[in-house]
Amino acid sequence: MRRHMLVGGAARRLIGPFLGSPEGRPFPPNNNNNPFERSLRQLSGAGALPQLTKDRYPQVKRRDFAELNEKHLGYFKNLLGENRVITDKDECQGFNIDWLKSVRGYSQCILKPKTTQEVSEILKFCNDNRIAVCPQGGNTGLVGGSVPVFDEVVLWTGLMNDIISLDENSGVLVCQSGCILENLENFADERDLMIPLDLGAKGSCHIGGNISTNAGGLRLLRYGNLHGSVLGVEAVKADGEVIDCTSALKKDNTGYHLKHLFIGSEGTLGVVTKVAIQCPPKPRALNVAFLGLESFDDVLACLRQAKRQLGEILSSCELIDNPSLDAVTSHLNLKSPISVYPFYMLIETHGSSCDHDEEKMHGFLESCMSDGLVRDGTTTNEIGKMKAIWELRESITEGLLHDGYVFKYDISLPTREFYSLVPVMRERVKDAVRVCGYGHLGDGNIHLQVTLKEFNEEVLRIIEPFIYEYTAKLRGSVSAEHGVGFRKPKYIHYSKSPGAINLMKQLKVMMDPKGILNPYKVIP
Ligand code: FAD
Ligand code: 2HG
Ligand code: ZN
Repeated sequence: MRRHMLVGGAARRLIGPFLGSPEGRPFPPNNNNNPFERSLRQLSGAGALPQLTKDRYPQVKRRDFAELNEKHLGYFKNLLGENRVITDKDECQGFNIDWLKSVRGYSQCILKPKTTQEVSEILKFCNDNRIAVCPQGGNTGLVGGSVPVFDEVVLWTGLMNDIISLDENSGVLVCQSGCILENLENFADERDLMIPLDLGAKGSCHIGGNISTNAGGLRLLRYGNLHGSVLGVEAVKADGEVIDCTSALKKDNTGYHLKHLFIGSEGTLGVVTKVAIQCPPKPRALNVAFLGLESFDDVLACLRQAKRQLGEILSSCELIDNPSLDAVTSHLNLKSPISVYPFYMLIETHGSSCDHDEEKMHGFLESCMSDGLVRDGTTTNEIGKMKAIWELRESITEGLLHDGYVFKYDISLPTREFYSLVPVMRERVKDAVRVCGYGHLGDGNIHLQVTLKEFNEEVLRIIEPFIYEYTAKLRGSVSAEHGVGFRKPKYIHYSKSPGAINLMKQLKVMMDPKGILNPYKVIP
């Protein structure tokens, strides 16, 4: 066994504020190196357009919504002004195609409101005139929920980007829903706070999109999910009524907790316009370890040790298998700091004392190595090195796209079974370019991916519904964090009881009786 741990040693110690330093932040990527921007650039290449959704999925029929006419456009232009109503075909294109280039609508109208009042008036008009609406934030969603299926009007929140207030005593930040997550992170950082959510799409995704998908991200293990950290939401119902649940209180049991209806409902119950979010203090000490392991049993033992020995400072525990890492080293030319192993673990701590945390991290690594669980690894608290390690993890989604077409699954399984589906799937899909798994081990959420040179319906039938049946047998979730969107409504019964699905349908009918909000999504 090789031991070349870079434990502390030359690593520079981090004291005091560090996230805002110009030389870099520990959480990549930044706007210039952002996968979304790169993917959009590829999109502009000839022949890169995905098939229209209506052609790829002919079984989904357009519902009886109005076709947009001059009178409708006139109303929108009068309300928002010419510049905030986009009808140019080329300009509309980017709003019609999802990040994965897996679905494509043909909306001819993109609306760009700036205020809650404008959102309210748009929705009231659409509801009265039976015009279907697709709410869109950063368009980084991975289940086809953020773009129109047919010709739904796109309501884009990108101009609703005001930060309204930050209470530095309570840490509660209030902002409009179109704020880009990374901008909020920078804003909080300058005030010694952090946003309790971080994900690879941070340079593009909006906080309203994050809330509408109940995004999980890389540190859910430590900071919990948005149902806990979002204290208040303002949303507009399909009929234009503004529902103000923007209480910024940690405790408020006055009746039903209605904000939760909008967290994770993927734009089907209302358009989120404002958010109050609890920001924890920025950690003073950070450590990241990148470890190589021989077997999944060793991975599980290492997870148990991490929880036991790192305790309250453990902020992330991610698993990457070798084919997943290969997607970023071979396609994106990123370098792994250690040699090749079947499994890698990325373990991070957030704490308040460098000495204390470093000591804990060393103790943990020493015991993992002496038990023979970890074969090789590196640990660091240098910003640049931590950033490079995180970049390996956060770039996998983008790296896989370079294989061609990606069938993407986002599954919760009992931890013991976390990786069991990957070898099974490898056996089933013999012609795949790659079958791999990575993700949030600490939360029991694996991202299983099957890549092909191009979309192939036969392969799709080999994977689905098998993968969902397998997950259901283990009482897992068929959508752990990305949501249901357009891709999965017909599979949610694998994870939700008939009674629960029925209640979802009743809520939808009550809140959006004409079904204008994000139709064809989420509800089976
Ligand atoms: P969009 O993609 O624009 O929309 C997503 C859904 O929310 C759609 O159904 C849309 O209609 C609805 N919506 C958007 N804004 C509003 C609004 N204001 N009101 C009502 N409905 C709205 N997800 C995770 O959970 N964890 C991760 O770690 C993660 N990592 C990612 C990494 C990469 C590289 C990429 C490309 C994606 C990743 N995602 C991840 C998925 C995606 O980024 C998240 O789902 C994100 O929260 C979507 O935000 P968005 O602003 O891009 O929303
Ligand atoms: C992540 O954890 C995201 O990196 C994206 O949730 C996962 O690409 C995926 O499937
Ligand atoms: Zn994820």
